[in-house]
Amino acid sequence: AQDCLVSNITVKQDFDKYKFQGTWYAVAKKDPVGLFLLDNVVATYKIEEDGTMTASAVGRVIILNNWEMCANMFGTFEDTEDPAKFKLKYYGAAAYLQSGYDDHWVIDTDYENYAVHYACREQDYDGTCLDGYSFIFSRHPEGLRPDDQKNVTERKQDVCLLGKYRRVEHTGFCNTA
Ligand code: DAO
Repeated sequence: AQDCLVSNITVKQDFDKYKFQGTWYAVAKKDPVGLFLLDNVVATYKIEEDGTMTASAVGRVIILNNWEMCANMFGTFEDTEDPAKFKLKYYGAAAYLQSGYDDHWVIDTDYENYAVHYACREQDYDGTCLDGYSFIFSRHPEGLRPDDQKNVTERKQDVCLLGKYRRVEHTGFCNTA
């Protein structure tokens, strides 16, 4: 949306949560105020038997006084009237990890290579986003395919966050099993 109004941001048409299932590697992120997940962020989406979408995610975080750890996070998605717009209730495996209730919009995805996520936590008086975050996800741990970069750049512009992203590194910090 050129005017940057949250209400004018368009999301993936006919979003298919079943096709969205599986593992996504965060390759870039625009942080919210009080950022939490730093890097090595990997999210796994799943549809439960009752049709509810859930996700588990890992990521490197720094809690309290510079204590670095790998956070295990869990989320449950509430459907809304738009299939690409969810409410995400999330919490950590440990009580000292962040929990919350955020929007979770899928701006764009081809299901097989890339996805652009967006969440606005707080709108300004004029309807623009005051505090939000966004993940660029790839199905490939090495990053986005060159073919998907143009699309992703356009979508970053659509959510008015072009130039606000940082790269999310994957160093193996949260690799398990
Ligand atoms: O990193 O600053 C931040 C905000 C992220 C909070 C959301 C983490 C919970 C993840 C659940 C799975 C969906 C990606």
